[in-house]
Amino acid sequence: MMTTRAITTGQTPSPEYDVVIVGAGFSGLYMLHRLRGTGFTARILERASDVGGTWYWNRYPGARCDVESMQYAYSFSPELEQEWVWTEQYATQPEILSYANHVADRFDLRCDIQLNTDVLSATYDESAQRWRIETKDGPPISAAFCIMATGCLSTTNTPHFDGLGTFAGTVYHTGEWPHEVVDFTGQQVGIIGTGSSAIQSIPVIAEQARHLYVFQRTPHYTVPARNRYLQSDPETRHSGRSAYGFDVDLTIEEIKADYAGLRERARNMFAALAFTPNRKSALEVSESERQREFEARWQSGGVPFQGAFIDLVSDRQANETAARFVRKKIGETVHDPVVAKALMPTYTFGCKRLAVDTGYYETYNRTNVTLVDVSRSPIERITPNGVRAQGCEYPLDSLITATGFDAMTGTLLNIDIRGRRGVSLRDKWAEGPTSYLGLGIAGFPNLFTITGPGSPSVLTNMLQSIEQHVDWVVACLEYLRERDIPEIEATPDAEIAWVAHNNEVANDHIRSSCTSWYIGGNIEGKPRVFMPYVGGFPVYVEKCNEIAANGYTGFSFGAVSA
Ligand code: FAD
Ligand code: N01
Repeated sequence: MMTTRAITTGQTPSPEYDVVIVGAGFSGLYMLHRLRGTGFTARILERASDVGGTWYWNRYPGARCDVESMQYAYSFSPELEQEWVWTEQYATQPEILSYANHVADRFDLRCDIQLNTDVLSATYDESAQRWRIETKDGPPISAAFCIMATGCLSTTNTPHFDGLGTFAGTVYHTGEWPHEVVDFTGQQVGIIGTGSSAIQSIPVIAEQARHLYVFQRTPHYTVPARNRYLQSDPETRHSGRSAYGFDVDLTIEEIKADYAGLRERARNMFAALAFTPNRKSALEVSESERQREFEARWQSGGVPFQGAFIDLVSDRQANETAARFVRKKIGETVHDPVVAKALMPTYTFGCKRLAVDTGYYETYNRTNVTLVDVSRSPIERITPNGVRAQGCEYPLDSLITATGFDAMTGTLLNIDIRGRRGVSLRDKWAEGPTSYLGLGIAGFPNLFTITGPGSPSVLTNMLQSIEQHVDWVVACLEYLRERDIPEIEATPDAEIAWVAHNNEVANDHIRSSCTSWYIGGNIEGKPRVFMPYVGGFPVYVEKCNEIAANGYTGFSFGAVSA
């Protein structure tokens, strides 16, 4: 059993831990589990009223993962892998949330999770070599190590709209959805945004609403999910096959028989996701072969569409063949040619995160759905009655902002984090985030970020990235303790070199060729820096392992002058 003791800082009794973890999403839960049995005392501080992170907050209609559920699951416990039963190829938000709760219960994590606890600041006390963590309510907490498991997509973004506060109806953000059921039956509903969250929710809301107005600034590329039930069902004669992957047709039982093999294949893939990529160039094959390949993947469904050809992300001309194919599909699906044209993206395919949908384009054929193109003239204002755009007022009962997140840095910078000499992370990152491996930050000893900027994170199957980061951090903590080393910190030189390497791989990459949240382009005034590491999961893991094996090269064990 772990123990906690209260120490006194000034007048305030302060609980003291070896490790404080901020966040009880998949990162925080696994970090706490891994620390069990190591002898480190640990506590999670979580602002929500329960565990689950992303899946606690994003309860909008249609929310589900776009990584197949058998892969969007922890791999650390073979027993957990075998006993948990996913019902659909792409799990719904309620099912993923119940999985997170199951993990918290099964591994008895709750006793070390402090819910409803908003962390406001974390300050490093150099003389004590400890972090002092202040929360909204309650005494400060002291920890030798502070782990930010605060998530990449956990601070919602609501852009400024004149008059938003005057709207007489209800405003919902997809990322802060109420816990009670929201019923849009009979309502006029507006939704701003056409990113992944909107693409998932629009078809579902359209089924309910009297009328749905979609305010679109930029069309998004999306491919059909072709979601399937994973359980055999004699009544519907559903076979339960086709559990994952393009051209792979397996049942849950078959996958479970070699789950380790699936994980291994995933870890060797660029995005830590197992599927079968085509090794050919889109430019080396005939037009008919190209169309056949795209069509097969379109029919099979999901993100393996991106693997149709090897050069879709590296060659503009190859990329355009995929873009043209998707535009052709939109043209064939959407009956009104004006609406179809407005839905066709013209930027590079895959630059913004590819969405995966169920009936998205088809929804625009419904008579109760109107696409309002605000690409040339922005939304004018929100009125008490609805949204004013294109010189018209669209009367609404409810307005949904599907306007995304202050991604990767927003949540960290909402916490007042101060390292050596009181330097704040907000100042240090004023020109954009800098880190070593997305794990450590020069000037901020004994602080680790799980899937921080500078790591592959959001470009991968996040469960794999989370496990890799947590395992690396825990091994590092054990290394320090074995050698009686109280402090570890990324060196400024290592950080500079890592940031330079990040920029080098990102500069020519298709992912950085448009405005997206990957480069902070969705937030006014945010520095334009490509934030995730785009060199691929296997290369990154090799680098992390090499650094650890060599005694944590690029980290110092004590103060280094900046
Ligand atoms: P989170 O789940 O974001 O958890 C962070 C936690 O930290 C939250 O509970 C938050 O409340 C807490 N926190 C933050 N700041 C504070 C503070 N100051 N004080 C206290 N607590 C704090 N990834 C995939 O790989 N595949 C998918 O299909 C996929 N689908 C997604 C769908 C949606 C709608 C979204 C938004 C993201 C999706 N992601 C997906 C990314 C997803 O965020 C990760 O997969 C994963 O859930 C992140 O887990 P985490 O624990 O790192 O962060
Ligand atoms: O957010 P987004 P999201 N006026 O930033 C528009 C993950 N995720 O919540 O493109 C009008 O992608 C904005 O327009 P534009 C996934 O990683 C995964 O949808 O900036 N419109 C855009 O259309 C994803 O990438 C799943 O021109 C405005 C939309 O709002 C990430 O979360 C599901 C506007 C925001 O799209 C974020 O997705 C959901 C304005 N002033 C989320 N401001 C899965 O399926 C913004 N917009 C797994």
